Amino acid sequence: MKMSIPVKQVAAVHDLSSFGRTSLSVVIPILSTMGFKVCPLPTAVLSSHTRYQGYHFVDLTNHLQPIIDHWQKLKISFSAIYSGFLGSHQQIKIVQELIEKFKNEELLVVVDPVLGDNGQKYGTITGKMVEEMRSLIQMADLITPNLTEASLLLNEPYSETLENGELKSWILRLAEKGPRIVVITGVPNRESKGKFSVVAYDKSDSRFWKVPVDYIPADFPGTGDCFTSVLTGGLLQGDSLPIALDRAVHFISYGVRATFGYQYDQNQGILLEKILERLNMPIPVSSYEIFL
Ligand code: PXL
Repeated sequence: MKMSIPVKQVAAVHDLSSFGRTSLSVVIPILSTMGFKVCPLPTAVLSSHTRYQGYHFVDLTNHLQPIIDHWQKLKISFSAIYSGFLGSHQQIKIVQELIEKFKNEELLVVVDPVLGDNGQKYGTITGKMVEEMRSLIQMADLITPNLTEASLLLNEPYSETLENGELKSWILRLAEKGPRIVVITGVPNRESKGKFSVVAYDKSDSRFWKVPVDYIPADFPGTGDCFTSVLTGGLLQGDSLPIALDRAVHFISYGVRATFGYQYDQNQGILLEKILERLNMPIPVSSYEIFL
């Protein structure tokens, strides 16, 4: 008798940063709260994320393959493979093989090409990793670069003042590389100053979506990981793309607001513990638009 899996499983390929609420520290609680079982494949262990000075970094490249081999022996199957921050350029080939090996009809492959933010690469990211990431996104169903990562993937200069037409052409060029859904986060809004948007495109129906959000002058690490986790969870729950985007954007926005009023070290990220339960509430607002 084939055993059914009562809870969908997600292979989560990210680092474990012990301090600062990024990567697996937020991916696991978010997806668990949304009803999914997370099987972590830790790419590195860090004492904190890379925005703190002097972090200790343990590269787990040599341990990924034996973990994957064991998973194959256990005949595990996944509903999604979701990758984020990788520890070395060699890991990218290993993740590609993981996707090949665990491919099934329903598998959702999510690649968050974690490379940098605010126009800068993160401390451990090399040119070779950027290059290899360009090939990993070809295997994804969904990618979620921020503007910095989109510019690196396309080898374009970083710009916060793209015209709508240019932004669409960036998105289409990324979609041409393979992914069905391309989502770009943290796009400053040209029409209304003080607003940011998430802009998305689904190749299967050629529709562009946009979810605007008010800007708060704060910069919390890990919000990208929280965003892609909620988006992935929403899609796995059967949300349409714009509703999943809405849920993710408003969850992050709520998290920023729940945190911002405290006098607090922003490097510790949003106060996720205070807002996790909102993931199981109906969305309070829906503000998606068609992006023309
Ligand atoms: O949130 C992205 C991220 C993931 N992992 C590590 C990071 C960062 C961003 O700073 O440093 C280790």
